[in-house]
Order: sequence, then structure tokens, then C-alpha cells
Amino acid sequence: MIKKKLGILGGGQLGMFICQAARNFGIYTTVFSTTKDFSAKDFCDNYIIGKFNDYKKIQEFIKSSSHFTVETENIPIDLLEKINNNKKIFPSSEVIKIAQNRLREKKFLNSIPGVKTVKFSSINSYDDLCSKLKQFKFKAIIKSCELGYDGKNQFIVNKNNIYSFEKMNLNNFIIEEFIDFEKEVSVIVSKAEKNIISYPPVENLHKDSILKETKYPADLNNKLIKSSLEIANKIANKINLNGVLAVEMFLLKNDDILVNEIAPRPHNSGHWTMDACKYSQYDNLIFSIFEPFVKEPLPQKSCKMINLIGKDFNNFDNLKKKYKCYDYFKNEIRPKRKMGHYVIF
Ligand code: AIR
Repeated sequence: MIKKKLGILGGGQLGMFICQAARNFGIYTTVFSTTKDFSAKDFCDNYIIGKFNDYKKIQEFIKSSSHFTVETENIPIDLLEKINNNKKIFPSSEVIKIAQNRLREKKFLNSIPGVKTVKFSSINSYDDLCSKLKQFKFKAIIKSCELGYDGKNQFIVNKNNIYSFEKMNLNNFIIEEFIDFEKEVSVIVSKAEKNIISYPPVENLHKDSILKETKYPADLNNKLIKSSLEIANKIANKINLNGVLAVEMFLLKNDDILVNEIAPRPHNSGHWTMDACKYSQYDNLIFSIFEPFVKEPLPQKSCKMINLIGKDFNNFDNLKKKYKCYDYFKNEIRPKRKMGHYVIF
């Protein structure tokens, strides 16, 4: 039998968990990493280290596998299209293209009946920021449209601190209304050729724009559970998802739901599924790539997933004595860097 082969763009913790799931199903993995030390290194079968614009290395990577996926959306679109033209990539380059640019993503989301986001506008300069901030009642968030995650390139702007942005390059930024939400929830969906499944909504707690905790089940009434699942499914269908998609949402005091952002890959708020579901988000990614059907997740127990960010990781050995702990094997602790997580049942 020919072994199934999966190429993964990116080798961080998400790539590491994808490799582990792939191995359980006997799939051979090749990771393309832009750094020498990376989380997935000891969990993949093969790896290529190079720059995304290194033609020879990319050719080698495309040759390595029949099927491809990504563990971050921050990958040059021409590279994704190149893979898409030659082999199968999950999700397709069109899906990733939408999710990797905040402006494109928000326009797409608002084009779906029944899906809404916060008010937003594009900005390209400090002058733009000054005039738009007025429209956003002098309190807003600005984010770079591309290449930002975990709070990177995101700033709260108000009347008092606006001057500190005068010297910043604000080209290709988005300004978003600052909203006072009640809760943050996320829903992960996975879609294969023949069916679609969703994980139940979970409640997320962020600190400094980085996910700190995810709680399953979310403390929501049935109506909100239903609406959040409906929104995530609408998005997955509209975007023609093939793979896994996480939908982050804000829940407002009046029970309205606004979509914050989407991620076309396994998501940090789905790590809990490895320990509390029959089939994790990583298992379903593998099914969506290699099988016609994805599987119902079948959650088994309630739990809380807590991220170890930056120096939190120094407590890892202690936590290991009490909880199910995951090390991301990163070479260096940096502030705001996700270093590992643990799960409390
Ligand atoms: N990641 C991707 N998008 C958002 C996140 N958090 C994961 C991926 C990526 C890793 O974070 O697994 O490879 C990068 O982590 P770091 O700490 O090296 O920046």
C-alpha cells in the first residue's frame, strides 16, 4: 500500500499536534519550517528548512507529498496558489487568502446574510487614523491587516494616546470599533467532501489580546449555543471550506453575536478537544484531507485549557505533577509567546 503523505506549511505547536494526529493514522508528514528549531521537529517524519521564497526548497516540498495543509495563515499567497495548482491543499488557497487579510475577511463576513462584525474601516496613514478615530467615538483598535496574531501589531487608540502613533507606519491597517462585549466564544467546524461537523462553542478568556483560557462547555443558553453554531456553519459553507475553520465571536450584552475573526486551521481554543473529545480538531483535519467524511467530535467531559505564556512556562514542572501538560518545545521563552498549555478536568 502506498503511504499517504501530508505536507504541512509551518512547524509551530499547531503543526506539532497535526503531526501527532497524522502519525496515529499512519500518515507520513513533511514539515516546511522557516526556522531551524521548531516545535514539530521531533514529531514529523521529514522536514525542510527554508524561506518561503526559496524556489528549490519549495519544489522539494511540493514533491514530498500528495496533500498539503497549513498551521498558520501567514503564508505568501503565491506559494499557496502554486501548491493549489499542482496538488491538493486543505483549506484551499482561496479560503486562506480571505482569512489572512483582516479587511478582506471582514468584508467577506459581512456579505453573508445573518453574519455581522464590528464596524471597521481601512486606514493607511496617521491622517487617516485621526479622521477615522472621530467616527469611532475616540476609542478604537487598530490592527495591521496582515501578519498579526496573538496581539502582534494591534493597539488600542484613544484621544490621549493618539499622538504616539504619529511616527508609525500605518499603511495597510484596519481600524475597528471598540466594543464592550459580555463574552468571547469560539466554534470550530470541519468540513469534508460529504459532511460538516462542529465542535460545541467554548468560552475564551484573553489577556493582552492573547488567549489565556478556554472553557468547555461555555456558559451559554440554548439559543446562543444554536446561534453561534449556525453562524460558524454559515461561514464554513459560504467559504467552501475543505478542512478546519475556527470562528471567534463576541457576545454582546443584548445577546447579539459579532464575528471577530476566522482562522482556517486548527485553533488554540480547540486544544481541549485532544483530551475531552473522541475526535480532536486535529483528527478531523486529517479526516477532512484523506476521507470523504469528518466525524462527530463526541465531547466526553468538561474541562478548562490554560495557556502557558512567556514566563508562565517556568512553572511547567510543578504543573506537570497535577495536570495534563503540553510542552511546545520552543527554544526560547519570550514575553507573550505561547510556550505550552495544561488542561484541568
Ligand atoms: N499560531 C499560528 N497562528 C497563530 C498561532 N498561535 C501558532 C503556529 C505557529 C506558532 O504559533 O503553530 O507556528 C508560532 O509560534 P511562535 O511562538 O514561534 O511565534
